[in-house]
Amino acid sequence: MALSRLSSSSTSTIKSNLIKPISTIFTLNRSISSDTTLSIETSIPFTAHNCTPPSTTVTTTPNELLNFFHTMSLMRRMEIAADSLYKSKLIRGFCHLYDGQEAVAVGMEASTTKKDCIITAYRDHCTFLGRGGTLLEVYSELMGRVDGCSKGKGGSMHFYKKDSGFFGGHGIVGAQVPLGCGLAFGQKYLKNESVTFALYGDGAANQGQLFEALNIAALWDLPAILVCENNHYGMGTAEWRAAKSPAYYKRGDYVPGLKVDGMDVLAVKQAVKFAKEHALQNGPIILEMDTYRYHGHSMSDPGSTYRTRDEISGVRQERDPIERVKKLLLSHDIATEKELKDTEKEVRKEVDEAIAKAKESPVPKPSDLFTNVYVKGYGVEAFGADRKEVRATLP
Ligand SMILES: Cc1ncc(C[n+]2csc(CCOP(=O)(O)OP(=O)(O)O)c2C)c(N)n1
Ligand SMILES: [Mg+2]
Repeated sequence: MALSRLSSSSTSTIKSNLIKPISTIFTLNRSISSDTTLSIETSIPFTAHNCTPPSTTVTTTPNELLNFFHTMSLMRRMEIAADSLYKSKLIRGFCHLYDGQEAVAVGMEASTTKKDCIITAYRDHCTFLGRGGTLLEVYSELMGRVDGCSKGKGGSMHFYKKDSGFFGGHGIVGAQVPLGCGLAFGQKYLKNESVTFALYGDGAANQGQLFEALNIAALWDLPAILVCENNHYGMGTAEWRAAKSPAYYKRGDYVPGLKVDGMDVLAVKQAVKFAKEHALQNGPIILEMDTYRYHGHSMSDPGSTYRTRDEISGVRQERDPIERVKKLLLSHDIATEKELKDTEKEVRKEVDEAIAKAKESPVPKPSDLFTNVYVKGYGVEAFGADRKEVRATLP
């Protein structure tokens, strides 16, 4: 493992800048320690609306960079394996993959605690994993098995992990944003010094309910951070076809915003730290993460009819979030090519083992269809069309 190569003595600060050619930027340091402070420039500056942007110099450590590499590689592999399981009909129904966007989920976790809440749309597998969910829970849920995070009854769009502040997994575009502002209201009311991140896409950004929720959040200074994951497409519609102004970070008007390179995990980490401090003191802020999804919108979309293959491969070559961290690890001499390849092999093994275990998990019992539908004690009675005859009482 790469970490075993690190000495524990060095505490120096190393400066670098990825915009310059790599060979001229980094000082190779074979005796680098796992907790050495590294100062790294973000890929591009932040663009701010109604606020002063944070510094483009981000501090990190070799340990953190190795963790970023491992977690993002795990997420990438997890999604690619889900694609295969879907094609072999072990996963049914809806399934939206997140590969390409990993830096958003991982960078966000680097600047939050589990007291902070996250709520997102249906592209939720990696956000769940970032919050501490396990691969077994992921694959069991995807295949409709009882060991899934929603007991196999939610599927791809309804991942959930309340014990670490993850409130789903929502299929109705945009609906999670007012719910997220409600979570932020609870946090402010309880004075627990935490914030809520409500994630939504560029397509969802055009919805009315977003602005209604943001108005109330701003009026009441709620610690709500609206994170627009701008992957530039809403299903097969390019952002420019759907939005008069695709500057989503400015859409809050009186609410400040920041545009962030969502393919740069360190930029995401920095922006999220900044937004959290802002939200706790002043109320809501919008973060627009400029990102990209490699897969189509969902499994029924090959993803190549409304964009060119060159566009996809161009992003992979120029902006891939895992490759960016890999370059940092290599150029800082934190890990070798071989060690990173070994990590990728370990990740494949972890994923394969989880899939094998998930396949052994049973499907829910038919009677489970009627549980977890309503909060205990609030069951409902179903009437006929005439509203007189009670036809069924649900638990
Ligand atoms: C209220 C509502 N309208 C339409 C849909 C169908 N729909 C599902 S995803 C989607 C596109 C959303 O795109 P975006 O917000 O950019 O998110 P992304 O899929 O790119 O992550 C649409 C229109 C829906 N689920 N809910
Ligand atoms: Mg989108």
